[in-house]
Amino acid sequence: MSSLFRFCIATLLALTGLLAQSDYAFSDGGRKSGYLLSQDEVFSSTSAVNSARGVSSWGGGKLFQLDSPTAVNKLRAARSNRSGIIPVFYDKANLPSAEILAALTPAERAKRKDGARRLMTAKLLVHMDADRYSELAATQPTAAEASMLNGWMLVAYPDAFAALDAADWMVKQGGWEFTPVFARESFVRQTLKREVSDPLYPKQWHLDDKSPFNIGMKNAWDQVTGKGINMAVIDDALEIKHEDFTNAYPLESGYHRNFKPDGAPNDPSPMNAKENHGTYCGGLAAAAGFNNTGVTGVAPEARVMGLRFVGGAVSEEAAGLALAWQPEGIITHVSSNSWGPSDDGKDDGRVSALHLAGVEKGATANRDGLGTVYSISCGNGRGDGDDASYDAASGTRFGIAVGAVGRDGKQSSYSESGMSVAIAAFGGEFQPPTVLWSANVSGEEAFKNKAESYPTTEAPINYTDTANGTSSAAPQVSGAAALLLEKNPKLSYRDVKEILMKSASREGLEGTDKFVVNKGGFFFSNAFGAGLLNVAAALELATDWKVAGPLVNAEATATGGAIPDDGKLAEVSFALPDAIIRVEHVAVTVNVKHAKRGDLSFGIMSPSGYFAVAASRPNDDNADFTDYIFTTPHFWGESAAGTWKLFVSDERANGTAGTLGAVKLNVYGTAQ
Ligand SMILES: [Ca+2]
Ligand SMILES: [Ca+2]
Ligand SMILES: [Ca+2]
Repeated sequence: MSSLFRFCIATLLALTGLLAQSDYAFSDGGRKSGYLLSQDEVFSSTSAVNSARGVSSWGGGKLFQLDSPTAVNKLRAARSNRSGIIPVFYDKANLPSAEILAALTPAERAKRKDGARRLMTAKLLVHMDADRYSELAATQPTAAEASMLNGWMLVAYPDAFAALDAADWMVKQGGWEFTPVFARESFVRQTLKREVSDPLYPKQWHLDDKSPFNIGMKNAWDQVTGKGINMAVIDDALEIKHEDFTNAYPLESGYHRNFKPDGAPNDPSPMNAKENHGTYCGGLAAAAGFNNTGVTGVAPEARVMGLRFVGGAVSEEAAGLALAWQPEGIITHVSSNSWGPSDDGKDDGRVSALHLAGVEKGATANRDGLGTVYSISCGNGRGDGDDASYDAASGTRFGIAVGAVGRDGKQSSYSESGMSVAIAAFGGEFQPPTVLWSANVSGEEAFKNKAESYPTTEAPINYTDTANGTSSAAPQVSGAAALLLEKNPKLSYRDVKEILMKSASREGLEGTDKFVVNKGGFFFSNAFGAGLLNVAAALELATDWKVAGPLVNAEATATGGAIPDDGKLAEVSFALPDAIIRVEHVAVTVNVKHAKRGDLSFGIMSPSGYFAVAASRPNDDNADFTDYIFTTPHFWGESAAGTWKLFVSDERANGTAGTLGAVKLNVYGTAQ
């Protein structure tokens, strides 16, 4: 018989009066409370008790599961043998019903019982005057004294069982108002609610947990702040000596790197005031918080490494090196990437093999194999007809593609939709106050530049109120990843992505398309991916997260045919009958001959009938796709086994048609 079953029976019997002595109504200084005396367990921190069903550590001692539902009564009867043994009560106000308890997992059930458990002590708190003490003589108390509570006395007994016997005597006699003095488990409060001291923090609306749309910062910093987490910021530069980057590693650490030809190789600092993108993006992720200065990042105590790389022509080798960055002697937990290929709506979206190798190396080898978590902005080209599906940099299955939302819950006007988009955070629109506050490059020149471009700016020198773009959204996810990894360092990059998607909020968001639930229970839209970042919900999920098993991959190939100009679908099927895989990412490699590839849209359909779509890009008048890999997380949680399909549609009857050539489908996930 399981202990729960016994417990339920005891509870049921108690409630039905068959074991009346297990159900108590006490008066704690006048406040009535119901308690259940456990019939089959006792506590002791000094004695060993015969326990047929198990012993667990709790409350600084041990909890002994007794071998029969009424074993407590035997112990009570054996007066000589019960020294140091404590009866266990449950506070009914903190214990769910027997049915709810029965429905919980064993771990959750144990947690709920732990929270409601109260230990008997050897004292009772009795509502009486000193002259009534003699009436208790039959219970053999050892002493009585006034308590701190007016009119209530503490009556002591030789041990907790004797106090319990006295309690039963008083119940039987009637006319006594009392409660046992219980012991309950209490906890050291690891962190206290911290006052955010940063003077510009009240301006940072994207961190406000009371906004109708918010990224769930409520109580997040009471748990974690990014302590012990290292974050690489790959950008145009990072002003590591900024007054609000006191958490950046010092220059001498050698943990920074400048991949551009000007400046010292170990110094990522901007060479001019226009190189301020990395400083405001890095600030959104991890500007120092609680330091009475400026703003705060989402991870206010993470440590920052700057990689000066973006803007201007630098080698693909540098891209790979920057992405895989993990200096000797430390771990790169998070890599924040607010950059990518051109968003002109025409770029074919491919990135170099060295770039891809860098991100793959970081995700699979860094952090002792758990992987650096890559947060990558999904692109700002929606106004130019661009779609994030055509961007292998942000779409990579080793990263998290981040879209942008305005303060009003609307997809930012520039934020690209796409089948690769995993999540969204705030990016705002174009002018203060619809844009975000962060750090800015220090000094007069940057301050003046800002005022020229943004007439409504109010930010003081060294700060900005003009941060926007998917560039601003991605660092919030980087900061969130840092918080998650402090909370649970065992999470792999895949776990972090799943947790962020699973915990995202969707309520009220408005974008190019609606959320649709897939067969794995995940909701996705191309506009927001799984929805708006929700840090508090993610932290809660991360606590007891069951980490993902080894990554497996199923592959199938096919050859397409004509893609008619009239909108009729070209279609290929991939049979994966034996792919017993819980899907994480699906990647489809396409080869297309087409004089104007921007006419084409692509749809992937899973065996369940769920669709992921890459819209056509009307401005892309270039020809052909060669080994372009569309990647999507939108089938996450589905089962891979069955028939997958790829559809290609030519959306413009303009006389240019084409052919779908070799196609490959890869499904990545875990064995089911
Ligand atoms: Ca600060
Ligand atoms: Ca793009
Ligand atoms: Ca056409």
